[in-house]
Amino acid sequence: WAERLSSGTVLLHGWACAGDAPLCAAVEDVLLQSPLRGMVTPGGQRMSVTTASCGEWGWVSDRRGYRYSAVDPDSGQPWPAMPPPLRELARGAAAEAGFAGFDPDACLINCYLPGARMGLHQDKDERDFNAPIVSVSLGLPAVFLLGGLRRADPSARILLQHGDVLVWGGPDRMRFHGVQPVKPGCHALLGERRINLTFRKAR
Ligand code: MD5
Ligand code: FE
Repeated sequence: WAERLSSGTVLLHGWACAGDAPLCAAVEDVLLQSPLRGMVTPGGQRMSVTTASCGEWGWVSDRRGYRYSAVDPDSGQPWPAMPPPLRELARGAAAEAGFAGFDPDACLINCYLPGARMGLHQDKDERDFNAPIVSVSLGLPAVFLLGGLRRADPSARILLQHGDVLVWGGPDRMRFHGVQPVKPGCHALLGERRINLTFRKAR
């Protein structure tokens, strides 16, 4: 069911559960071509989440900062294409949330092993903040922190389970957000991992 969390945020509970096996298989296939890697923050710290990309643009990070790149800096090659089932899932979820016509050009794949977390941050490397972001949670559950437009604003805790899809747009696109450390567990399809797909209009 669709739960409106605020004016621009919709949580589609279990939206990706039907067809989750081929979806996870498509993700595993991308990861064979674009391996997960530990990004380095501009401060020199390695993130506990590992990241890969598919689509026209991939998100990369190093001591020079964060940016979108058309080329995988590790392989020197373009990123793997976005598998059509992933693109269709993102387009359908965006339309359901009121963002018909969303056409993502980047899909980030974040992998959380037990203990991995993501600190509070804003996503502001994309060119067009009017386009929504679609986030698909797969595998182990996690507690998502949904903050406000200022870092010091209080955060709501939202449990994200396998198959849940969140769509952020409009005024909520720039909220601070993060993920609490993932608890140990084993998921039938993905094992001891949480995988999050985020679909974006990067450029
Ligand atoms: C995750 N990933 O669960 C999250 C899901 C990231 C990231 O945060 O940057 O890779 S995406 C959550 C998100 C994206 C854009 C806006 C907002 C949340 N928001 O305004 O709350 O791995
Ligand atoms: Fe983010």
